[in-house]
Amino acid sequence: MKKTIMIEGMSCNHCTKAVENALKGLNEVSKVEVSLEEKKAVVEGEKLIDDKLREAIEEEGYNVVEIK
Ligand SMILES: [Cu+2]
Repeated sequence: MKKTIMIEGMSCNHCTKAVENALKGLNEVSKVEVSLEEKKAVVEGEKLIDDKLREAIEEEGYNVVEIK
C-alpha cells in the first residue's frame, strides 16, 4: 500500500531528511520519498498505520496535516 502524508513545518533539506529517517525507522515502511516543495511524504509498505506514521513525524517536531 501507499500513503501520502501532508506535513507542515519542513523548511530545508535537514527537515526532509529527519522526516525521511523517522519514517524509515518504522518496520512496516519499505520506501519513503519526501518532497520539501510539495510539503509531503509518500510512503510505501505493508499495513501502514496512520497513527504510527503521524507519531513518527510529530516526534521530530513536524505537524501532520493529512494522511491519505
Ligand atoms: Cu530544516
